[in-house]
Amino acid sequence: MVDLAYVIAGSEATGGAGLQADLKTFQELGVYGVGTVTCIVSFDPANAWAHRFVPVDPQVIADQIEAATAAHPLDVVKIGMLGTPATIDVVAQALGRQQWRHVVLDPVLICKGQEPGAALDTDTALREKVLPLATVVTPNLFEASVLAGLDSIASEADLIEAARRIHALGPQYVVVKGGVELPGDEAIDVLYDGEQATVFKAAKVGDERVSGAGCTLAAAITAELAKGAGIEDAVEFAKEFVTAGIEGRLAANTPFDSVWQGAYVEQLALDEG
Ligand code: PXL
Repeated sequence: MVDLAYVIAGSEATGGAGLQADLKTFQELGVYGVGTVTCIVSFDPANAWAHRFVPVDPQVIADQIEAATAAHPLDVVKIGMLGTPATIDVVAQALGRQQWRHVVLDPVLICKGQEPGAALDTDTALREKVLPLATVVTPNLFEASVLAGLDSIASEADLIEAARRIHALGPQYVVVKGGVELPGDEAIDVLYDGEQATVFKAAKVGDERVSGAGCTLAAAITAELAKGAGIEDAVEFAKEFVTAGIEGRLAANTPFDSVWQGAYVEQLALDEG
């Protein structure tokens, strides 16, 4: 029988990030995806692709979670963009109603193009209510510096220190993503389990950010965990999957290209001739 993976996240209307990227990733990796929408993000093409954000009514989020969890035996969930303290409350309550094998939290504080100040009340609520429920948390550089209370993260050693500090907030595993903004030629990610830091490196693909990279990495970790992989294998594979997706990225009229989740399978088919 097919394995199932669940995602609670925001819709991103261009298809590049959010729930759309998550469900595409699940499908590519052979898991049956179930999704709950927390908010709707529609970038504004008439206003330099500025961020337009509409939260879904908390009761409607609760109804979706009720339907999804009643329909399927879900035990691995990815949490993406929540967006407001009210949404965080309703999702944290719903998560607390059952046991989960894994809760993968992508602690989305702001989207590309949004003002950092918008993140402060969401940061506090996320840290207090959702982080303690997470088994895996996948912050990018900005999220890691906020959660770890570090002014700057500029090296592999800083990534490890950030991971240590975030681990102390409750999650079992921390994956800090260096991305294109960490200085150097390599995209470096660190997995920390409370004792050991494992470092994953790949050559940077260009020096521009790509929409959906963080969502896709966390979704691929979620899919692999759903299929029974261990955390280290899940992170290693997810990095390969997202690197292929960045190499095969889709250009758009938006300021950032988008990850193409089909690229990994396309590359495999080519390699096999
Ligand atoms: O990439 C972070 C992200 C996650 N979720 C949604 C988004 C974005 C960024 O645009 O819109 C819904």
